[in-house]
Parts: sequence; C-alpha cells; structure tokens
Amino acid sequence: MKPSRREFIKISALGVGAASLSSVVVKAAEKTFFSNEEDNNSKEKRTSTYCEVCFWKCAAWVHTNEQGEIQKVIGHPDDPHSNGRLCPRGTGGVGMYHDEDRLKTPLIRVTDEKGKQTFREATWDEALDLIAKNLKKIAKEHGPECVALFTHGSGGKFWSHLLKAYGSNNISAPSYAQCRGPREVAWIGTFGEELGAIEPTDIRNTKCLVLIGSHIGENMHNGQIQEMSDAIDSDATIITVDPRFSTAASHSKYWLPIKPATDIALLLSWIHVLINEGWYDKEYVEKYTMGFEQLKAHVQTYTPEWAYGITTIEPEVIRRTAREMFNASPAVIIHPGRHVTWYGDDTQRLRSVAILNALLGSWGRRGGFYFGIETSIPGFPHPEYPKPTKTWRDAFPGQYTLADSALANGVCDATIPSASRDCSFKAWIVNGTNLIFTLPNIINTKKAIDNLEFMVVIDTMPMEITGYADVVLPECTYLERYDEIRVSKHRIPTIALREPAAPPKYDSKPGWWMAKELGHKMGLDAFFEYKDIEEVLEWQLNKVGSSLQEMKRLGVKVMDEGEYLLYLQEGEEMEFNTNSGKIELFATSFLDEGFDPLPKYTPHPEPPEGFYRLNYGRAPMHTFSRTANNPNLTDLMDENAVWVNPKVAKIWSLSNNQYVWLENQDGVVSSFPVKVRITERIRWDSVYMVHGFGHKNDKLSRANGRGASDSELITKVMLDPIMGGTGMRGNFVTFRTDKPENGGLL
Ligand SMILES: Nc1nc2c(c(=O)[nH]1)N[C@H]1C(S)=C(S)[C@@H](COP(=O)(O)OP(=O)(O)OC[C@H]3O[C@@H](n4cnc5c(=O)[nH]c(N)nc54)[C@H](O)[C@@H]3O)O[C@H]1N2
Ligand SMILES: Nc1nc2c(c(=O)[nH]1)N[C@H]1C(S)=C(S)[C@@H](COP(=O)(O)OP(=O)(O)OC[C@H]3O[C@@H](n4cnc5c(=O)[nH]c(N)nc54)[C@H](O)[C@@H]3O)O[C@H]1N2
Ligand code: SF4
Ligand SMILES: [Mo]
Repeated sequence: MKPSRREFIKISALGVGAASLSSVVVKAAEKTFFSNEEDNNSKEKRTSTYCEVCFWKCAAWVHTNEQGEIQKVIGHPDDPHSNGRLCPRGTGGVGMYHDEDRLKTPLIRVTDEKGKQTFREATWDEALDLIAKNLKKIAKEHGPECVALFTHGSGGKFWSHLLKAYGSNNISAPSYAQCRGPREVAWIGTFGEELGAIEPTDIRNTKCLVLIGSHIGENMHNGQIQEMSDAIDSDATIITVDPRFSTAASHSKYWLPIKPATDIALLLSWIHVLINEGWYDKEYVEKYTMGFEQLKAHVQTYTPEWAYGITTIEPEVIRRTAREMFNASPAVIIHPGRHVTWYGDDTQRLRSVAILNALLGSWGRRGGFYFGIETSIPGFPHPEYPKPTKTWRDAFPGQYTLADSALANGVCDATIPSASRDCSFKAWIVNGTNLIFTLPNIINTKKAIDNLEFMVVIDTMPMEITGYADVVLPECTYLERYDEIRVSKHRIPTIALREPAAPPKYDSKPGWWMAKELGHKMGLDAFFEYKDIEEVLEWQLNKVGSSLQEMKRLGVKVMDEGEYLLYLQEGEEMEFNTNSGKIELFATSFLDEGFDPLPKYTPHPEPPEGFYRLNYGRAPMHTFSRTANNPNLTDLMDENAVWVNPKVAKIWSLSNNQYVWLENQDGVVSSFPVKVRITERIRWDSVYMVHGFGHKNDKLSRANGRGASDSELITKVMLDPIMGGTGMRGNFVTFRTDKPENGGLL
C-alpha cells in the first residue's frame, strides 16, 4: 500500500504542507469551548448521542425531563455533520423510542411457517442459549464460514467481532452492492481511493454543482443540504439531471429531464465537448493524470448531436452546461451520487463522472472535492481471529473481481445451493437491515431464507425480516444505549459519543451486550475480556487523549491531528494509489480484470407498450422502511403516492388521489393500492414513488397497508459485472384499478 496523501505530506512534503492548522480547525475548537459553557447553565439534563435515523450520523444532545423521560434531540453545534441542526427525521428520532409497537422481549419461533411472525416470548438466557447451540452445531457440521452476517448501521462492529472470533468473515452491508458500491469502485479505479460514507464534496465553496439523479433536498443528508443551500445563496450554478423535477431541480439554473437509463451518453458527450473545445484544466491533466490521449480518441464519436438522439437533451444545452462547468472549474462538482445501483452499468457511469471531475481538476480543489481527515481509534485488544478457509467470493469464481466489499446479494444468492457453487450459507445473523425490503427480488430472498438452517435477527421493530427469524433479539434504540465512538472523515477530524439518555424500555438490550453474552455462551471468552462497553470506550478514548468523562461533557471533540491540508497545494507533487500513481482517465486496473478501461454507452430495454419505468427515491421525512411506523414521522407523511404524468393519467383515465394497484412486467401486483399524484414533475415514460412504504405487517400499527412497496415490484435485477451491484431501475409497471386476487410478494 502506498501512503495516504496525509501520510505522504507528512513524510515528503512538509514544506508544502506546513501551512499550520487550518483556520477551520481553530474555529471549530473555539466553538467546542463556547457551546459547552452555554449548555452547562441549562437546567435540563442532556446526554450525548449521534443520530441513527440515517447514516449521516449527526451528533446531537438528548434532553430529558426531571422524570428522566426523553423530550427532544437537538443537533450538536460543534458537529461538522449537522452544524447544530438536525433534519426532520433526526428530530423525529424520539419516535423510535416512544413507538409502542417496538420489539419488547426476545422471541423464539413456534411454527415452521416462516414470514408470519409466529413467536413465543423467551428470556435472554434461553434465546442466547438457543443461538449459541445452533451456531456451534453449524460450525461443527459445515464450518463457521457457512454463517454470514448482514448488518447496517451502528452495532455492526460488535456483531462483526463476534463473527470473526467464531471463524467467518462473510460480513455484508446493503450500503455497498445496493447503494454506493459502483461509485466507490469507479473512484478507486480513477483516483485510487474511495469517497466514503461522508462524501468529501466541498459544496459550500463550489461555483457549479452538477447533480445526476442525486436528489439532495429529498435525499436529506444534513450537512450536504446545508452546504447546497449556502452554495445557492452564493449564486453557484446548479445543474440537475433527473427525469423528475426534483426539489433540487427546482433550485437549479438548468434542469435536464433526461430520458431514464441514458446518463452515460450525456456524460460521454460532456467529456467530448470539454476535450474538443479545450475546456479542461490542462495543467492539472498534464501533471496528475494519465490516459488523456486514449480518452480523447475514445470520445470522438460521442457528440452532443449523438447524445441528443439518446437522452432527449438538446445539443445546445449539453454545450452550454459543459461551458458552465468549465467556467467554474476547478470549483465544480459533478456529484458522484450515493444510491447508484440503477442499470447494471453503474460502475461505468460513475467512471464517466470521475473522469469529468478529473478533466475539470476538481479532485483535491477548493469548491470541488477536499481531502477529508479522520482520527483513528485503536480497537480493544483481543486474540488473533481464526483464519477462515473460504469466503462468499468462492461462490463466484472469476466474477465481480473489483468488488472491494462483500455483496449482500451475493451472500443471499450463495445461500441457495447450486451445483456450480461450493459455498452455500446455512445461517444468517441479520442486524439492522430489513432485507425483505432492501434486497431486490423478494422471491429470491425468500428462497434463500427457506434454505437456511437458522436465522437470528436483531432489530428494534417487528419488521418484515424479523418474521422469518428463528430467534429475534430486541435491541434498545440508539437513545438508550452506548455504541462505538463515531469517527468520520470530514474537513475537521472529530469523535462523537453515544451514551444512553434513558434506560432501555421493556426487555430490550444494547447490541454490544448481546454480542458479548453470546460470545461467552459460544466459548469465545478470550475475545470479550472486559466488563462492559464503558471499559472498552474508556480504554479507547484514553488512547487518543480523551476519556469517557470528557466525552460526556463535550459530546463531540475536535481532535488535534497535527498539520493537514484540505486541498492540493500549488505545484504539489502527489502520488495516487493507482497502478500508474496518476489519476487514471484510462483505468488500467479495469483493463487488468478484463473490463472496459474507458466507459462506453450501452442501451437498456425500453418499457413495453402500456408500461412505465418504475423510478423511486427518498422523501425528506422518512428513511427507507425504518421510519414507516415512527409516530412522529408518520404525522408528517403516512403513505407514499405514485407520481404520474398528466398525459399518462389521461390515457388511463386516472384522477388525483385515486387509489390504483401497480403491476410489473413479471405480473407481480403491489400488495396494496397506492394513491395517484398527477404531476408534470415526472416524465411521461416513468412513474415515481418513495421507497419504504407498503408494509404488510399487522405488528406495525401505523405502517401496515399504507402505500405501495417499490421493493415488491423490483423483480428484475441488472447486475453490474464489475462489482456485483444490483441495478434496480430496469422494472416497468402498469396500472390496475381492480383488486387483484393474490397480489403481492409480501
Ligand atoms: N427497493 C429499494 N431497495 C433499496 C433502496 C431503495 O431505494 N429501493 N435503497 C437501497 C439503499 S440506498 C440502502 S442504503 C439500503 C438500506 O437498507 P436498510 O438499512 O436495510 O433499510 P431499512 O429499511 O431502513 O432497514 C433498517 C432496519 O434496521 C432496523 N433498525 C433501526 N434502528 C436499529 C437499531 O438501532 N438497531 C437494530 N439492530 N436495528 C435497527 C429497522 O427497524 C429496520 O428493520 O436499501 C437499499 N435497497
Ligand atoms: N430523506 C432521506 N434521505 C436519505 C435517505 C433516506 O432514506 N431518506 N437515504 C440516504 C441514502 S443511504 C442514500 S444512498 C441516498 C440516496 O439518494 P440519492 O443518491 O440522491 O438518489 P437516488 O435515490 O439514487 O435517486 C433518486 C433520484 O434519481 C432520479 N432518477 C431515476 N432514474 C434516473 C435516471 O435514469 N437518470 C437520472 N439522472 N436520474 C434518475 C429520480 O428521479 C430521483 O430524483 O439518500 C440518503 N438520504
Ligand atoms: S441527516 Fe437527519 S436522519 Fe440522518 S443522521 Fe442527520 S439528523 Fe439523523
Ligand atoms: Mo444508501
């Protein structure tokens, strides 16, 4: 491994890097001091947390009244993720604590029928004994590698530790192959590094922000929205490419209502224009990149006129927007997006995005992408993990070779025995992910579950996935527990503490406790040699010059990481972690694995007659399926609607607020009807709905039967051959006004 840039600067270029502590750090450090003085005078009791309603992990203070009841959650002013303000979901996070439908005790399945939530209550001892017994049996009969963990959100570290100690490293999260994976692989192939969970986009300083199906404003990643609003205030040009008139589009100078599934054509024609007009950063390209000549030759036929025929975006608009990007460069961001698993050629689409940024010199530049910095906290000492003899990859020899994380869909597929696979999973531990709604192709997910010998689900709510478990472990909410220290890459290095604001309700327990207890029951005591998590946190914090006591007082601490720089310095030498040490416009690592080193446009199937492309996304007040039953957030929005263009509504004689069922190309009909919203904001060839609704689960009193589930209608998956991401936007739906006899897959 080559040194990271930060190490690189420390080692080789101190002269260049010695511009002393960034003023940002100094300002933030002052804020820490003042904000805590202020709050010390407050009468209310407050404890520190970071939000778990989504994965932006905003740090916050939780306020409790004299009776010890949680009242409200407020953004932490020193936190670069939130800058003291939470989004509506973060504020509504208290609803997770108050939700009376929560899981209350451990549960053990009583019938063989999966998916029906038929359980009896059990004690913790009994539930954990049963899990330990089954996992030991599977290790003996099939090897520990046949157990996989699916996890999303905090707590993942505790369960991963348990699984590795047990002897398996099959640990997957849906945030990879159902979300960010393709862009990370594209970035590694181009710049030699990942973007990471908090994208280092310098939006607040940008002069031009290009959003490609990235609907910031409905996608409520807090700091990002605040920065976008600052950028708009300072007259930055916003260019939004989206078949739907999104909230972001409504704030944009240019809205490009692209024909869905054709973005690569637009991106290639932008590259064509930038290169052929000479609108790129010649010095930067010369100094830091390789492959320019190959790229130039490659894009010659990709003219705006060519792209017009594919994308429906006028050539003049393509040229004008390319010029806007160049005028702003290097303070320009072609945003990499986040949920980018759309059409199966997603890694190549993101490669085009990476190339555009490289041509405009925005990587490592003010108003483009900054180099984020993170504190590293050592892990609590433990014996070496046993070495697993096989991993999920053995099920896919020669496939998805550039995937740099485990594929949740891969583990799911490899659970269904097949002659061509020698790795079939026998047990799943599922923590904090509602796989039934999260993985596309529900039929496949259920088939995999049917093949399991044993499944444990750790959740806070009785969600669809818990219905399939053999044992359900009720976790207390993030407001009632300690968790690992939050470290994240940002402009300033910070750490944040989550501590319980109230004791766990009912008989729920924190994840760290469950993993530790189970570890002991499985005979893995040597991996859990501490009394409780406070001991672990104290040890870790001491290692970085802090303490639990200090963190309880501060909540967020800005770390002194010495000298570092957010942007490339004038004339700075920089080596990138790629084969050539340069930014690779021509991706040699792709070529090495037999993939196109330069992105190409590939056409995708069109909707059949009478069908419309199923497009989905986020609503500001909800997160996936996890908030659909939240009392505070359902007050703001309690069902989704299907957006239909007026032209289409006319053909089908649909009226506003009418309920319809949706049927997809494979004859799957939504379990519930969904309200029609007629609007010019969606193209005539598509419909749109918010993901996370349409629960068929009477344990969820507010969410049950409300709206339709996009997950149910996504039966066709377009797999990305490069990294195995599950393209989900190749599904088409039509309308039904009659109630189907047996609709739905839920
Ligand atoms: N159809 C469709 N599928 C998608 C997407 C889509 O838009 N449409 N989006 C994709 C993307 S981008 C992502 S990142 C993934 C997200 O996938 P998931 O993270 O699986 O999404 P959620 O549906 O929110 O499921 C989270 C689960 O965690 C539980 N939970 C909440 N808090 C806690 C806690 O503190 N502890 C524990 N143990 N459990 C908790 C919730 O009750 C819920 O069951 O989905 C992907 N899949
Ligand atoms: N409120 C809220 N915010 C969230 C989340 C949440 O659950 N709730 N989840 C977070 C997570 S984990 C993620 S990954 C992000 C996801 O958020 P983003 O990465 O911003 O977006 P997506 O969900 O992929 O994309 C939705 C947008 O893509 C457009 N679109 C559909 N098809 C096409 C196409 O072919 N081309 C183009 N150019 N656009 C198209 C849709 O019209 C829609 O506006 O949101 C994050 N923020
Ligand atoms: S963006 Fe909103 S939901 Fe996500 S962590 Fe921050 S406050 Fe919570
Ligand atoms: Mo995501």
